[in-house]
Amino acid sequence: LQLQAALSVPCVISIHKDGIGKSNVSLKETAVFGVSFSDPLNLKAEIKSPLIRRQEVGKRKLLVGTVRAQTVTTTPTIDQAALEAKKTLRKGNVIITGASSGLGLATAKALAETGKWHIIMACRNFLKAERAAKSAGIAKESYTVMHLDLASLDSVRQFSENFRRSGRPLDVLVCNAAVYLPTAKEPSFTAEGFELSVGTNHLGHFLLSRLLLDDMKQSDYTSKRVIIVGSITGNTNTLAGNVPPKANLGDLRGLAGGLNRLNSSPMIDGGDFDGAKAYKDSKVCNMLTMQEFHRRYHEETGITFASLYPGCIATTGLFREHIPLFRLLFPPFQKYITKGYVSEEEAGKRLAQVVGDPSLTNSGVYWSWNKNSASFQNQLSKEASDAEKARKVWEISEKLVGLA
Ligand code: NDP
Ligand code: PMR
Repeated sequence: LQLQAALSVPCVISIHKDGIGKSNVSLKETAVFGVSFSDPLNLKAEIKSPLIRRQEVGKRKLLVGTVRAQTVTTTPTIDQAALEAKKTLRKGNVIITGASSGLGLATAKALAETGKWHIIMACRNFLKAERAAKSAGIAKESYTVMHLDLASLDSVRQFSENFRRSGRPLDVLVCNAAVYLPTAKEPSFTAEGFELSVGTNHLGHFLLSRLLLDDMKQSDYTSKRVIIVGSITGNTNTLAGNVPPKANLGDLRGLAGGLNRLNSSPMIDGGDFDGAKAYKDSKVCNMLTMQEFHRRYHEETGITFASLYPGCIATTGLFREHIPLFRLLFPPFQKYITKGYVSEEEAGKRLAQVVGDPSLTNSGVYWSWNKNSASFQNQLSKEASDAEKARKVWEISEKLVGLA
């Protein structure tokens, strides 16, 4: 077991550290989208990561009964064989927020099709979610719809209580829901008065994942995970992340002021309202939150905390508030020019991998996929990997949602 752990963990660290200081804007773009810049460094990183993963999987196959190296290192007192046996007796339970459309729905479908998961679709529109599940052909016994409006912290608390009362163990939480308001001239606000994009995408998920952490601790599942959907557009070490307005949390003065314009500003950095920037800022918070969860809870709980960029799913409802011309041109632009486009189905498979693939257990990481659809651990921007900022965002956020 120790050999297995020793072989696995340093691989993770070496991949991660490898890219630090080497990447820059053009390098990253080539790595993710295969745009035709020449890029030996990133190519190396891309090829290297899947290879290492394959080796790890190979080693697991040889060491029968030692399937989860990471769990072994972090929770040594648990009997792995007994856990494995239990896991085969029941389905995994996964909560997916915003599973009523787009990526969330496609992920629910992909997971349901494996027959290994029960999906709790945590949605603000119950009927829409039911209809979506039916029309996607998700088998009735594979899912439960539960009401959750992330733009209301009362609703988040209510959802957590309802889930607990259902008596289901919680094995994986996927924070997927989001709103994007690029054309809004004025900010909108959540029930508690936070700017709607950061309030929903970040603060709602922050409270939800904090409240559900105890439930996850109690689960006996072998590979427990909290996954959040980040994005390339929040990462300023990429070309996409350099399209204005750029993400920038500044010194967090707006967040500390409650994002409500009464004390300071509806924007995290204290600036004037900009819906597109608010969305990108919220994604930076999402990616920082998973790293801070990792630092605070991974060792103690064995839970995997990760974020991902699934590719540009240019056809989803995320762009519903954008002007019609954008919605018309965006999919072909991403398909033929940037080559960053992925279908909802493909993106759903990617997120489903991060939920359940036994080789994607690394915690504190950010997953992306290369042009051959192979997963690799990508480098976050300087701001999105700033540990000090992550701690500050965490501390301010826990005050705003009433946890501190
Ligand atoms: P969709 O709009 O299709 O899905 C968003 C989901 O979030 C919907 O189900 C929506 O519910 C739900 N939602 C919105 N507000 C709330 C709320 N207050 N409470 C509960 N649920 C809510 O967009 P995508 O599938 O594209 O987005 C999914 C994730 O992927 C997001 O986190 C997004 O940031 C991320 N992402 C998307 C990319 C893309 O290219 N599309 C690229 C990178 C990341 P309803 O159906 O009721 O509207
Ligand atoms: Mg982007 C080079 C690659 C690339 C990729 C992968 C994306 C993804 N975008 C890229 C490039 C560009 N975009 C370029 C060069 C431009 C200027 C023409 C551009 C523009 C653009 C706009 C106006 N892109 C956008 C928008 C949006 O409104 C989307 C957005 O920022 O939402 C926050 C968006 C996106 N581009 C992406 C992705 C994944 C998005 C949307 C969603 C997201 O980040 O979650």
